[in-house]
Amino acid sequence: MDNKTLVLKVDGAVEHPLELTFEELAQLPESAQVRDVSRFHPQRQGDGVVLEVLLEKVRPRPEANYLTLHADRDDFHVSVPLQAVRGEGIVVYRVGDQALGLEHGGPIRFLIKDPAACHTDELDDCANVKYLSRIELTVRKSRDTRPADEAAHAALHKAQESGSPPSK
Ligand SMILES: Nc1nc2c(c(=O)[nH]1)N[C@H]1C(S)=C(S)[C@@H](COP(=O)(O)O)O[C@H]1N2
Ligand SMILES: [Mo]
Repeated sequence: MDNKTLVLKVDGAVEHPLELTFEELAQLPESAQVRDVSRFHPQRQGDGVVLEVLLEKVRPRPEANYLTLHADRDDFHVSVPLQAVRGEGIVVYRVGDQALGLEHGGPIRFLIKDPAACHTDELDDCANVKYLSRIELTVRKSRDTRPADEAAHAALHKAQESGSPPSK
């Protein structure tokens, strides 16, 4: 992947939609960068930028109430209240100088700083969207394909392990 390849769109109910490349993410100021996510998620690695900085750039319209995260790669979608996720979201985009690999959910992975256990809250582990391609600001709750209970969750993980597309 070229550093100038489009990796993430941020659009919807915003004043200034954005299409970001790896290079643009890497060039955001130091204050926007989150170095080494293993500091708060020991099993994960990489560097990211805070969601808030991307929101400042796109300027959500006053009527935007939800943040909807889309992963086109496996058709996985999550929709969470904007106010709750604002201060919690990190967009992970690299490990060292390299783009974040698919094995880590790259090239872009969404991470919540302090997620709840799966399906116990809006901001849960399931909202840590891998292969994030688009962040859409929406007025109402939008598409959300997170597994709703233990059974659906187990089925999703089983499908991922066997390499087949996840069930929805
Ligand atoms: N694109 C995509 N992101 C996803 C999922 C998925 O199936 N597809 N599963 C979610 C669920 S249910 C969980 S619990 C976490 C698991 O992340 P991990 O494999 O890094 O622990 O990823 C979330 N992100
Ligand atoms: Mo999950």
